Amino acid sequence: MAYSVPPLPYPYDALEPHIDKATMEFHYDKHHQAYVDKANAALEGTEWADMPVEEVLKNLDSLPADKKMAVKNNAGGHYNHSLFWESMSGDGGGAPEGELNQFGSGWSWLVRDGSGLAVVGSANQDNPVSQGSVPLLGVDVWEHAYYLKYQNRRPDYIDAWWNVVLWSKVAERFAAAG
Ligand code: MN3
Repeated sequence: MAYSVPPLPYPYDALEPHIDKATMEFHYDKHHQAYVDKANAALEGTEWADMPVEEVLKNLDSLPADKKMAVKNNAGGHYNHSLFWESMSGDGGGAPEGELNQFGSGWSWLVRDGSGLAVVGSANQDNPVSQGSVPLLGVDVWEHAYYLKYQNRRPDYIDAWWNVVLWSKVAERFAAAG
């Protein structure tokens, strides 16, 4: 079955003032949908088309060479954004905090790996699941995630983003990973 954008678990303006409504509309309606459409186009007619996106990303090396980049970028984008929407809430925020840095377009992640917890960056739409880690929380630091409201002030966006992190979801993922 082809991928589809999962329902947003709150209204577009639920994360105001930290994440503005216009950014959410654009990010969710346009960007996430585009990743889904391109991932579906890349996988259409292949044995991978019916596979859960997480399984696809865990097995990128098995993909045909001519599909690999399109799938990595777009199935990755679909998976990353699905995690991202679920990781935020208008009732989020509070402790714990952390230090997440990623330069350039990409994501910063809190992951569970073999040794415990780690903070890692990923370029583009890569996801640490492809390296065998379990993503617990990720922040989208592509410009499209913050430019409308914060312009080039990425640190301000990240500071504000901590106010909408849904830690109960992070704890749930951590427990499921154990
Ligand atoms: Mn994005």
